[in-house]
Amino acid sequence: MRDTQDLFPTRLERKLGMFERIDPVIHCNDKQRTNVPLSKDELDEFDEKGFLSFESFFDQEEMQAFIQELREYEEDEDLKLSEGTILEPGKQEIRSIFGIHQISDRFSRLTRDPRLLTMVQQILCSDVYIHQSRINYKPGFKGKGFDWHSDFETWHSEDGMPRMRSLSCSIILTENGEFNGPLMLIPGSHKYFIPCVGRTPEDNYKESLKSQSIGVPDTSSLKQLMLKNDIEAPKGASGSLVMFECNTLHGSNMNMTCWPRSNLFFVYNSVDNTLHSPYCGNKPRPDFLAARKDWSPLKPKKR
Ligand code: 6CS
Ligand code: FE
Repeated sequence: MRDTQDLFPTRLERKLGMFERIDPVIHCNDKQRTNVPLSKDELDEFDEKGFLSFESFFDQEEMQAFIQELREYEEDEDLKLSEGTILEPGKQEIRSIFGIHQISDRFSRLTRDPRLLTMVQQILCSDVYIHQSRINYKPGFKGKGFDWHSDFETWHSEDGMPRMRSLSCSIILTENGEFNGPLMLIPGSHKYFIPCVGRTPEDNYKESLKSQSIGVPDTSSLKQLMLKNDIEAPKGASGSLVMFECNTLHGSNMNMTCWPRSNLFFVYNSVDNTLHSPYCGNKPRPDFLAARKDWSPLKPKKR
């Protein structure tokens, strides 16, 4: 029987101070390995900062087909009605489409691109599966921001993810510039767990995916970590990649420009870290948010 002890209490009635991370960041202990995609310096940087960014990881030509598909979804009225599609608060513009790898063969194949999969397997030191995928559109003028948060805090509390052995690959679809709400991360924040105050309402995701109020760290903890390591906002053209650890604090501002800031997110979880019942005590979230039906290991696709 697997250990289901809750090592990361959160969504509490009273504030509990942040505490140091229990899990390793790099799950394989031999950083000297050869013929692996990430160098020792890159592993050290991911270990220390909790993220790595790669300019033009995919070339812009191969991104064209993904961007074309993105535009088609924006015109698809049926897709806008599906439960996995989240609209901007009070608007008709798409904020996010969840489960994108389940509705698109092209995006599904990209989850198994060896350029991504081998890096992820190296860091998590195991086979992996997709816990969640999404496109965050952040349309021009209408795209609202995302409050500071740790994804793991949500995935632990609301999806029953036991340990910190998961990471996100965020692929830039439309240029992330200085002003259109690029992803912001707090370096080193993944080394601490910040328990959050406030019980999780049933079906919280129906609100939190539009505007998160539960599971947002307190400002004194945020201030402490910002003063310690500042904030970074990797910019880049379509095809650039930000790979960030499940517990790295991140957020983004609203988009006040005419240029959309659309990013694709694949969340890889170790097959040794599959979900328990949600630690917050609520019923499990839908499969388009937290995979429970298929935990089979992803096999790299032939390029
Ligand atoms: O609830 C979730 O799973 C989503 N919420 C945020 C703010 N980031 C991770 C994920 O997309
Ligand atoms: Fe997030």
